Amino acid sequence: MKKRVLSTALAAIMCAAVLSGCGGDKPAETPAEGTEATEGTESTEGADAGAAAEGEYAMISGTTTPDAHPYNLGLVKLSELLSEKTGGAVTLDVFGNSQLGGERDLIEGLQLGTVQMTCVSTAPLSGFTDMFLVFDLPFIFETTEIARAVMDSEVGTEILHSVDEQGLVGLAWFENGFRNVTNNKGPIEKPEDLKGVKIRTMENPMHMAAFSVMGADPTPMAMGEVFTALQQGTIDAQENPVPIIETNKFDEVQKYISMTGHLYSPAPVFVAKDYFEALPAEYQTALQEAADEAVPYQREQIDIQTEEGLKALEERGMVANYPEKAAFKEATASIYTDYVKEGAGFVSPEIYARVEEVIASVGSGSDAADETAPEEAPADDAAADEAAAE
Ligand code: EAX
Repeated sequence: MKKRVLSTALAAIMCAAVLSGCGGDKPAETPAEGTEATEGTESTEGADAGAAAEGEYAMISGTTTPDAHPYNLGLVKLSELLSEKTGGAVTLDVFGNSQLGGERDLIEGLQLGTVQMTCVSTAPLSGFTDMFLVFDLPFIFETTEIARAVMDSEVGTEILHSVDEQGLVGLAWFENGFRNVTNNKGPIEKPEDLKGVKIRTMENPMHMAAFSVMGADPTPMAMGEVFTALQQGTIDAQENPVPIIETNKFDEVQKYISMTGHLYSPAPVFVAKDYFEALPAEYQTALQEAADEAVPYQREQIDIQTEEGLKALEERGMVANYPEKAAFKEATASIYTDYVKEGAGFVSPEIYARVEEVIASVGSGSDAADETAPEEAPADDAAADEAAAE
C-alpha cells in the first residue's frame, strides 16, 4: 500500500509542478522536477524505467500500467527514439501505475495541458467520442492478426486521427490485447457462471451491457482501485489481458483465470494537440516517426508477455481454463443489435461495415489469419497442453 500512497503524493506534486510550470500555448517546461523520474534514456526494463533527461521540450506521459507493462516499455522506446532524433531537444518521461491518474483523468489531462502524452485502452474514450466504440463489440476480432490489420487499415487510421476536436492527436496504435476474466469463485466455463458475479469493468457502457446480459453485476472502476477492491472483496472479479493481470500481480488476490477473450483492447498513443502544434515542425515529424517506430516493438512485447505471463501466473498458483467461446458469443449477440445504430453513444453502422470489410479481407487472404484460428493461437495451445498435462 505504501507504493500507492507515494504514487498519490507524487501525482499531486506532478500536477502542481505542471500547472505552475506552463502558461499559455507554450509547451510546458521541465514539469518533472523534484519527482522520482529516472534520469537517462537507456533502460527499458525494471521498476525505474521511464525517464529521459530533460530537453528543451520536456514532455511527460502517464499510464495506469506498471513500468514492466508493454505500454510503458513502448513509451520508453518512443522516448529513446525521440531523444535520438532530436539530439535530446525533445524528451519524454514515462509515469506508470496511475501516478498521474486513471485513464479518464489522463485524457482530460491532455485536454487541460497537464500531461502531454498517454497510452490508454479505447474503452474509457466512450465519454469523449463515439468513434472508438466499434472496438467495444464483444468478440469482434478472432485473432491478434485481425485486430492489428484493423488498427493499421484505412478505417483504423481514420479512427485514430478522429480526435482532433477533443484536443488530441492520435500518434500510433499500441496494443493492450484480448481480455480474460479472473475471479475467486471458480473457473468461468459458460456465461451462466458469471451470474451474480460482481465484476469490475472499464468505464464503458458497452462493456457493462455485455456483462449485464450474461447475468453478471458490472461495476465500472478506474484501474488504480482494482487491486484493493479485489483484495477487500468489494468486487469478485475483473477482466484484462494477461500482461495487465501479470504485471499488476492480480494472482495475489485472484485464483482463476478464464481465457474468454471476450473483448479486444487496442491502445492509442495520444499527444495533447495544443502541445503538438506548438512544437517546431521538425520535432513534430520526429515525434511521429518515433511513435511509428516504437509500434512493432510494443506489439512484440504484448506477444511475449501474453505467452510468458500466463505461464508465470500458473506457476504462481492461478488456475487457467479455456472455455468454449460460442456460448459467450451467443449470449452477447444482442450488443450488436443494441449498439450498432445511428445516433450518439452508438457504433456508426458505416464504421462497423468498414471494419467488417477489413476483417473479411484478412480472414480470406492473409497467412497470418490462417495460421491462428481463434481457439488455436500458439500461446493458448502451449498453455492448454500444459494445463492438460497436469
Ligand atoms: O489500459 O483499465 C483497464 O482495465 C485497462 O485494461 C488498463 O488499465 C490498460
